[in-house]
Amino acid sequence: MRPVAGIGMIGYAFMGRTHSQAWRSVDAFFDLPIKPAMVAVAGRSAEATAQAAEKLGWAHAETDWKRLLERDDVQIVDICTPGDSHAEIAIAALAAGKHVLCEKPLANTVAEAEAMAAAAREAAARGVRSMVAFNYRRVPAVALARRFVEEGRLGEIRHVRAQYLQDWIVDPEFPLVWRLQKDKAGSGALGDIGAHIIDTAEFITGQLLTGVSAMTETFVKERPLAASSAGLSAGGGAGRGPVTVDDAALFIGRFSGGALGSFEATRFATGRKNALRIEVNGSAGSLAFDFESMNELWFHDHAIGSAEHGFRRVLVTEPDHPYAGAWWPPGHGLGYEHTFVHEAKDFLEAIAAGTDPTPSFEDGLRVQRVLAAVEQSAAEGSRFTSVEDS
Ligand code: SOE
Repeated sequence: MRPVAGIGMIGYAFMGRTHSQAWRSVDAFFDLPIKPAMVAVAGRSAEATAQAAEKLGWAHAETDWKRLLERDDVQIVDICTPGDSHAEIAIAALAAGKHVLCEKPLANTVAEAEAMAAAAREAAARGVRSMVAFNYRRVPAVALARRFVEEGRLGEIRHVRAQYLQDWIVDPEFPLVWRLQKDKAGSGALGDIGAHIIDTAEFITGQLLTGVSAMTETFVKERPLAASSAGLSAGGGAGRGPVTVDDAALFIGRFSGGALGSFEATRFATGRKNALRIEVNGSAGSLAFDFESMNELWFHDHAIGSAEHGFRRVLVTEPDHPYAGAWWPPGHGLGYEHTFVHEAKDFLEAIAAGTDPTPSFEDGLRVQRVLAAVEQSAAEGSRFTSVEDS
């Protein structure tokens, strides 16, 4: 009989739904050493949380997240709340001996992220694991890109070109949801989607950003108040309020291995819905990925004769591609939701193996430092800003 790990999840909006679907299906597709059990979901409203539990497949509903920490049948706490509560919940959960999976960005400030990373280090010494949910690492094509870099197929990396483009707040009448409020979200496009491309770039290249020069902009400075605190699709309420985060963030940066990077995160790229794109150029070849065609990785091998130069499409659905073998026959493709299933799988396997999963809270803290450096550089007029000093 396999051991069972009871999950307690906090928050049931967009991310709560993606995580619920992952916990529901991970054991059906992967051979896991631990069986996940969806014990309880926590939220503030008794009625809405009970409805979410029923719909998403959770056995119990709690109206206070602290109850999850008291439950003996919960071993893993999964944090799917806005950033302003991550630090408090994660630190308390780790102290209570619960493994913690926390949505990104890790926190709203470097100070919070530092406290979380310190709590995670102390917990790891007791065998308690933690991971930050940068799910795009678990796109098979992104994991394959990293494998190509590790195998030396790109040679020495010179350029990283990363973009995360969305357009869901172009309408100036789109309401002031929590993602547009600094006290709830920490920052705007920068922390929400810029954090993903920072992590993806560092993951694929194995290099860390050491300094940045940035500019940010808030195009729409005031919006109708949101009717509820709901995420991407809340209706408008009465009155208007100021947007306190960036709508777009652009920066250039230097990597520890000598590569140069350019990054763009925006919610104003009309026509681009979830275009997380990255291109990496090395001395021996290049890679290109776009999440809107997430089953493809484009690869240019510079060693072949110049008559054949150009990017070749690799359809990342073969059994020996990362994660792909657990799913459908070649060519049948995966979607956004599978990245969260892979995240759940990797987390459960690390817990069973007694190893620290990645990306760790330490990795989340590093990204947080980059976000802070970007904000500082933008505030100071695009000055080159060291990541370490932020
Ligand atoms: C909204 O911009 C959002 O849902 C992000 O919060 C997620 O992290 C990203 O995966 C999709 O877009």
